[in-house]
Amino acid sequence: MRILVTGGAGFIGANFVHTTHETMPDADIVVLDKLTYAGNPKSIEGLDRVQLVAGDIADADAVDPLVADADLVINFAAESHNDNSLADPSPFVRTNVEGTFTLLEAVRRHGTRFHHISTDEVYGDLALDEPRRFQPGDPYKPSSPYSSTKAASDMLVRAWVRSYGIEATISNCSNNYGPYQHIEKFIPRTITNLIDGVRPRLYGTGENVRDWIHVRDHNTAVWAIIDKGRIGETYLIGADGEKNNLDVTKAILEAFGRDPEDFDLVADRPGHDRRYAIDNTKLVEETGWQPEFTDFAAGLADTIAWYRDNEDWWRPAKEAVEAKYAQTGQ
Ligand code: NAD
Ligand code: TDX
Repeated sequence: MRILVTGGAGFIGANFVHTTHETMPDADIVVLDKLTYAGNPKSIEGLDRVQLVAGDIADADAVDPLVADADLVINFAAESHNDNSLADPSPFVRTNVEGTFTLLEAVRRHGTRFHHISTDEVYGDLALDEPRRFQPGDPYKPSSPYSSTKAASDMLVRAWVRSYGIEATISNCSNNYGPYQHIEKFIPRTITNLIDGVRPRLYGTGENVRDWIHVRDHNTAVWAIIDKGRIGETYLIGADGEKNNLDVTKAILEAFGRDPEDFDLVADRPGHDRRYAIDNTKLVEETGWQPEFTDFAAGLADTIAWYRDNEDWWRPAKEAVEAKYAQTGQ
């Protein structure tokens, strides 16, 4: 089997490449990645049967021959950070919307099976105290330039299934954590700040809730959908991991042996979504998938150990990331 993984040098894509390489010894994996600031070839180096092609998913000439040769395309490539999308939305439109369009046109030409990776943020947010969680059929109500471009990309996939009969599925996952996540994101930023002796920064009041899932569980769910999901369907991926940012920060501080109150409240994110929460019933009932990494404290401890052991991977990016946050008072 020949699998094209777009965005495979990023956080979730790189983890997907590693686990697929381990579990599918007959698979050849081609990674198409633009190697933006978020893509790191080191995340997937040294793997036989894995070929990295530097290129843009919005470049039809780069995409077409790779899709023509593939049995399956999984699209992880995206601009993925909300804060960056507020500062400059243009690459988000280009990659998330035009890039997905370009991939869809190629899979339409070649009749290739397509799986699109998306986010729960397309559904907007929930109140902190309402019992409801996101359902696959909920209306789209994105808040940020990032989530609006992901919503647009999902809509394109749905339309290409209906109008052109392409064989595609979509998954919308909640917040991931684990190794190889860029240090601009909340958990690795907090961990690497603490390694540097810097107090963690919490946006606003710290009450915003995210539904955390280990990246390996996200990726086993993606395979479950590819193997057992129904064409044209949307599946929500989540592992009942709701926690507010305050509690996550305190858990990381405690894992470092620090006072759990040793953090700073900083400027809030404009338009900051209050709460995400996933109802995974459809995924579980239709595919039998179950998460393995359900002990958040253990997953966090492993993730902290990974950042301690792999400083050469993240250190080159740290100064620039923090300089950017300093400009917005965060
Ligand atoms: P990431 O930013 O770590 O990685 C994105 C990768 O895509 C990078 O390697 C980057 O170089 C590459 N890329 C960017 N633009 C490209 C282009 N035009 N052509 C080819 N490659 C390009 O992101 P991530 O956190 O790994 O997210 C992967 C996917 O999962 C995204 O679609 C994101 O929306 C989705 N998602 C992420 C989370 C999360 O918590 N991180 C949760 C749900 C869904
Ligand atoms: O230093 C910080 N302090 C802080 O309080 C940072 C970087 C973030 N936060 C808050 C903002 C959010 O409420 O932590 C929460 C998580 O922030 P991010 O890591 O930026 O993630 P989020 O905006 O929730 O989006 C993530 O999950 C859904 C991914 O980045 C998206 O790609 C995915 O779609």
